[in-house]
Amino acid sequence: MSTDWVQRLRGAIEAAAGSQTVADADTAWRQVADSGTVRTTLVGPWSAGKSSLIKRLLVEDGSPIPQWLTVSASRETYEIREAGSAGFTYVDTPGLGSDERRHDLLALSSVAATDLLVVTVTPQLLGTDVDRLTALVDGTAITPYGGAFFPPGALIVVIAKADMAGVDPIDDLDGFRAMVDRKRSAVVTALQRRVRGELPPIIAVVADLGGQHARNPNPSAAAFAEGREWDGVQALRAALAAGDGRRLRAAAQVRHWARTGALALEQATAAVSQSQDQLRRMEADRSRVLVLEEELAAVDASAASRLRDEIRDEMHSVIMQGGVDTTAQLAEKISERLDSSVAAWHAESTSKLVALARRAQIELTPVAAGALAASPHVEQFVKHAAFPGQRGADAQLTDFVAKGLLLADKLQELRLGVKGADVPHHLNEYQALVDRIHPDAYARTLSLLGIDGVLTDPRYAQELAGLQKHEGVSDLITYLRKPGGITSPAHAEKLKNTAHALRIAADVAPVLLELVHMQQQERASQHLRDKRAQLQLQADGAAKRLADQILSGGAQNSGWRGQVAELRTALQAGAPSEDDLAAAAQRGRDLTAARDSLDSVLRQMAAVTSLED
Ligand SMILES: Nc1nc2c(ncn2[C@@H]2O[C@H](COP(=O)(O)OP(=O)(O)OP(=O)(O)O)[C@@H](O)[C@H]2O)c(=O)[nH]1
Ligand SMILES: [Mg+2]
Repeated sequence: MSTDWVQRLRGAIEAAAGSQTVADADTAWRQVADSGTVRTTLVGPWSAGKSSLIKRLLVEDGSPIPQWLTVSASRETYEIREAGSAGFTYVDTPGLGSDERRHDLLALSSVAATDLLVVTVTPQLLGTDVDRLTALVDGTAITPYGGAFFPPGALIVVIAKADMAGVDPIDDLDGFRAMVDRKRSAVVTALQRRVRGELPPIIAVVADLGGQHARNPNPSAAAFAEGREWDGVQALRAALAAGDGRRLRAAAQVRHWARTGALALEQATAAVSQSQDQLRRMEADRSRVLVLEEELAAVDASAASRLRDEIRDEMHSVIMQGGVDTTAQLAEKISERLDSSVAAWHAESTSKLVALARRAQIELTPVAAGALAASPHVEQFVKHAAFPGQRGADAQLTDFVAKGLLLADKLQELRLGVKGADVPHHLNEYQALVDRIHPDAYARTLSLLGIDGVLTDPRYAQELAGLQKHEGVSDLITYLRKPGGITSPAHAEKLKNTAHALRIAADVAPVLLELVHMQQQERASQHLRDKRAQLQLQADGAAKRLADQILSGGAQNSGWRGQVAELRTALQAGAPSEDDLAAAAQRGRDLTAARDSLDSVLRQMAAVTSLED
């Protein structure tokens, strides 16, 4: 049943290409369905005489000829135009086989949604004419698998300009008729070689003998009286009128939906292969990220063990040098040496993280938004197949690299500018000032004071003055301006971190001092050696604690571990999760299933002998 086919096609198209495609096809169909006339479309090569034929049919019907309906020896019709006449709507199309592909497509899109299709061929019967006719008769012009899309009567072949076949009907009518028969047989033979079943009627027509009325915008019917017996126009009109309107309309509807289905199939096939590509990229990204994560873990582990060794070595070398008498002196000395060596370690390790982040940027495929070129509906489908968790890993990695580079730089030139022993005092003073300021005002002060040179730059004077109206801000700024102390909130933050280190160093200082003293003894006894080894163990334990402290970076998690975690997050954002992958694979399967079921409807259409009720 034709309505069954339409329903099946609609459902399959909706599943494969989305509801918008169905809505668009509905709108297009309604334009045909809403008119009460028999839609009759003429297609054929350019200059075949299509416009002249429509003009002639209008003259025969006694209908007015629209102004656009012009005829000439060169290519003339560039768009699809309609002319109504005596229950018919004649649709004129641009000539096929022109070098401008757009015209071909325009004309082809109209061959489906029409009640009657008149295919004009020239008496020369070119190879392309035969190909096109074959494709229409076997239905492969409508869908890739073909089918009986034109029931008997819906397709009419016209050998146009038959007077150009070689014999002039005025000079030799019998010769002309014989020639026309040969031409018709040639078309039949050519078609029979290619298609099985009933062939469409083939009518030779002379719409305008010698093209003599081409320039007359309004010729009278009488002007064509001379050829009435042999020009084939009446035979054509009879063939046009013979069709059962309802049957033709039902077949046109099936054809329209089959054509829509064929286009949707093309798009869905493209979408399936896009989604397969996408899935492959996602899988590749996922395994790349797993490798990068392993490398990150290795960088992390080696940085941590290097830091522990470094701290232990620094402690050892302070002990070896000797020359210190008090625990305070020793703590100070160790903390000074650690400041610079830890900064160097941090800078070096950070640059390893940056290098890893850069590699990830290169290796992980950024999702190219514009790469999905198919129709907007298909694009929507494929977009859903893309993993939804993508939050711009590339942006995160870029961010990480920029921050990491800055951090590495800053650490390289880290200078505390405050004596280690004075740090607690300075911090207390600073904290007391901060405590007086309202948290909101402090947050703003903090971000402003974070800008380099803000206290001396006149551009910030007004904003600073504004902030100074708040309780305590003015005192804080005055304090920060004083040389020799804390110079900025960032500076205070750094000092807080070193204060931890200092505390541990102060902790272990008595042990170390004793080690120093033992070092100074000229001959160590066995007892002393044992004691020394024991103390050494304690010192190593302190070195490890200190390293862990630096690695974890205090309460804000701003240290090494924080950096590693940040990079890991950025890497993971670059990789689809197992869930994303599974969802994309499922969507790919859904899309493939939808495409396959549309494909199968179109194949079934090709397999039946009639698509009619
Ligand atoms: N001898 C002869 N010439 C014809 C006949 N019909 C049309 N022509 C001429 O053929 C040329 C092309 O005619 P058109 O009607 O413009 O052909 P068309 O197929 O509409 O061409 P395009 O719009 O360019 O695709 C014109 O010079 C016409 O005068 C005919 O029956 N016999
Ligand atoms: Mg034309």
